Amino acid sequence: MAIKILHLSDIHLGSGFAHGRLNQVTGLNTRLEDFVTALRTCIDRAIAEPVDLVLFGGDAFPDATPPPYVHEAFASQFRRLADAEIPTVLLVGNHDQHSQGSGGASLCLYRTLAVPGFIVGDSLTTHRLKTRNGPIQVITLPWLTHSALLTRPETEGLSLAEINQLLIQRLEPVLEAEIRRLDPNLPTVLLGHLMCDRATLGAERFLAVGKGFTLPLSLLLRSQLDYVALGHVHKHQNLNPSNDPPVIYPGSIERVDFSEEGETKGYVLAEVAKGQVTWEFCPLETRPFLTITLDVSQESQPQGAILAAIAKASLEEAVARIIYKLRSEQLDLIDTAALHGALASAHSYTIRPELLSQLARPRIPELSAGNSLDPLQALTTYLKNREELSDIASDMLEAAQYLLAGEGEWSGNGQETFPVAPSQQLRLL
Ligand SMILES: [Mn+2]
Repeated sequence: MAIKILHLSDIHLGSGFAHGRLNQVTGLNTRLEDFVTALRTCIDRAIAEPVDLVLFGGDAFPDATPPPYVHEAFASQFRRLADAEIPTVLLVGNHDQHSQGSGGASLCLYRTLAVPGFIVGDSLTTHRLKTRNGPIQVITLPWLTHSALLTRPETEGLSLAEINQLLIQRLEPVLEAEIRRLDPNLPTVLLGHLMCDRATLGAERFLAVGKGFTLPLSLLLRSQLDYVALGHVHKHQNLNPSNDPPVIYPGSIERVDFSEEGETKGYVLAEVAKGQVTWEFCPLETRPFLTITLDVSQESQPQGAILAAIAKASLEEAVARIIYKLRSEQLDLIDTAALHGALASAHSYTIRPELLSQLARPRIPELSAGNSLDPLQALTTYLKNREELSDIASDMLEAAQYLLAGEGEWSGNGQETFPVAPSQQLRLL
């Protein structure tokens, strides 16, 4: 008999408020409502199936101390699983931990309350669970910080890569001990909140609090495991396409920020028996994010070009942003009020003009750090790329040659000893 599992992760309830607006009826930020809707859809599915077990891969909230109304929104969804008598494992992610001390502060509440069927995974250990379709073993591997496995003197003077190596050395035997204690006849799942070295990154690389570490995929590819349920990476992916076992990030259930614009959000339904597994990704209907980028610096009618780009986009209900590049002389040609009007059908939007300035000009590839050019070659390359300096370029080169040859003394009021380039022109640099 296979055990049916719903695996979801990275809820981040209470984040992304800047992308929402106040719902006048409920008094809540619309992005909180979006996130709750996504969570409710997952729980609805778990109950409708019904599944035998729900695995949450960690990161319930943006931090360990969410405001009570956010916590309540989370609790009132998960409570439905307790009511439906569906066993649930809540794993502790990096966002659920206090930066000081140990344990998943925001989730330990559920253990303290002894919610029937709920387990909080805040340590590396194995749980034996009874489900409607038989027993299953779940190894919980919460987000590990340096301080969980190493003392300060041990890490002193080590590079981050060396610390990472040391952590893996410490973790391996502990995980090995858990694996050896497993009942070989029971279906087995590892539930981990971790960064795996093969994962493609999303927003979490910007969100990570503190320095986590990266585990090699090989550590998770164990024949004793039937399914590896991960959390932390927001982009859905299976790191082991041969599925022996599947190593799956379901990803976040809603877009935390614009870096997740192009990602499909969802959860995973899996059926796990000893030595046998099937799974499917179930997409959620989430609010679209939309970025419009354009460069109007060469347009004679920049306003018209921007409005045309907005008109082409499907803004309806989207969290939108428009980023347009222009020259400072064009600023007067932009009617910002009209842009606001054109964007009004979006759920929310931001307008970001970017001025093309000399400081922001693209770097010259030949001058990147990897190339070694002598100073004169470098200056020649630079001047070739700066049209506005063309009429003084030869003077500047000559001055540079003179300076490099050490033939002149450059003193504070050295104009009179400087033979070629007048100081005023040099200041243009
Ligand atoms: Mn995380």
